[in-house]
Amino acid sequence: MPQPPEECDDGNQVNSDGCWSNCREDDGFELYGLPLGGEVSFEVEGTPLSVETQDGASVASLMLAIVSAIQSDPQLQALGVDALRIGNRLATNGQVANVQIADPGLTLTLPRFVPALGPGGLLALAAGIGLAAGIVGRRHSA
Ligand SMILES: [Ca+2]
Repeated sequence: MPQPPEECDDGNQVNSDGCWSNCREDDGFELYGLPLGGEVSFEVEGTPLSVETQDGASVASLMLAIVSAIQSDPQLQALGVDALRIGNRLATNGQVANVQIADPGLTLTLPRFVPALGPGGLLALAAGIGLAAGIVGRRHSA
């Protein structure tokens, strides 16, 4: 059972499983895409941080830079804030807010399927639905 100021207590010392060893809940964000150059900025426990993104670098290496920005901040160190990278996701026991992506190659959420298809893709999708409806219709009438 969590006892204040604990936020959670899962009875283990494993970090980033929802509850950290210092009884703080997980927070973070995940990035998608390929960096083209720019900046990712965010706040951890109210401390503003920003990391430059490099054209051609992987999201994984960008995430490592974000983790290291958190770990090397003296204010966050004093608060016992730690961070780690899981794939393209940042996991931290600090509270994350105000995530801003200033890189045209990156998004915070997965790109939506339909807009990514473009107009030609939409036509193909519509034709596919029509074809599927036709098959269902024929099956129905048989
Ligand atoms: Ca845990």
